[in-house]
Amino acid sequence: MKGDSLVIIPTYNEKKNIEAIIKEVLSQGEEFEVLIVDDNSPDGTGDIVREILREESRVHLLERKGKLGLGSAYIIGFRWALKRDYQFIYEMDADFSHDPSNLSIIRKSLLEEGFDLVIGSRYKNGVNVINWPISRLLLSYSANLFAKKIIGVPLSDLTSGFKGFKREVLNSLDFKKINAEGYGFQIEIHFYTYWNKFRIKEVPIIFVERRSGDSKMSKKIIWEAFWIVWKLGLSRLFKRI
Ligand SMILES: Nc1nc2c(ncn2[C@@H]2O[C@H](COP(=O)(O)OP(=O)(O)O)[C@@H](O)[C@H]2O)c(=O)[nH]1
Ligand SMILES: [Mg+2]
Repeated sequence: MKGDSLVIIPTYNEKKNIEAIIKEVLSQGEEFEVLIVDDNSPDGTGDIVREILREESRVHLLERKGKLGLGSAYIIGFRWALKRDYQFIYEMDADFSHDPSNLSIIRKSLLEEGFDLVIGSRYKNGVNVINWPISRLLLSYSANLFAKKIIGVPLSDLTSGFKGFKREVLNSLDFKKINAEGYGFQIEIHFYTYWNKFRIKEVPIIFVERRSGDSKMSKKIIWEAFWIVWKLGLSRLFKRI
């Protein structure tokens, strides 16, 4: 149905990607709208989006005062979406690591196969990551194995940032409990969705490292994810006891 899908894209300094990524998402079909959550990017990403808004009613923009992190950007996007009629809500990066043509595949699984959360997985059929140094790949892959063991959620890509939710899943989440800003945020979302017994599917995607702009990954984000995994693992253990 027209406009049933909202793709949320958080941005920080994405001026080289923003126009093209919006265009690609919109070209996936009339079902899709876009919400950009920009943290007052110094490179003027927000200004470019404001220009696009004037012509394109399927594009929306939320702006925050400064760089506050990806997790809380998604949460304000989710709240915005839930106040409106969108049935399917997606997370996607601005840097073309996630191929917009997968959006229709994800939507189809939500709409026709009865899944509540459909995750684009880099590790579903082997390893599908292009242009990452081996050190980053090893870190991501081993972090996923570790997280899976500790939190008891049998997904191959717990840190994936490309996915689609039915609105019911987001409605069920207690956003006050979700505090991480980086990969830990994705782990928390997957943890609560899985243990709330929603139906989850992983579809294989090919993740391509960005060609333009810079990654915002940092040591802080890695440590945050590490502690989140222990926190969630322990909370599960105590609930069982
Ligand atoms: N609004 C907002 N977006 C962010 C922030 N940090 C990263 N992003 C966006 O989140 C997406 C993924 O970030 P990226 O740096 O590519 O992370 P990586 O793919 O893990 O290296 C991109 O669209 C970024 O512009 C942030 O603090 N605020
Ligand atoms: Mg990236």
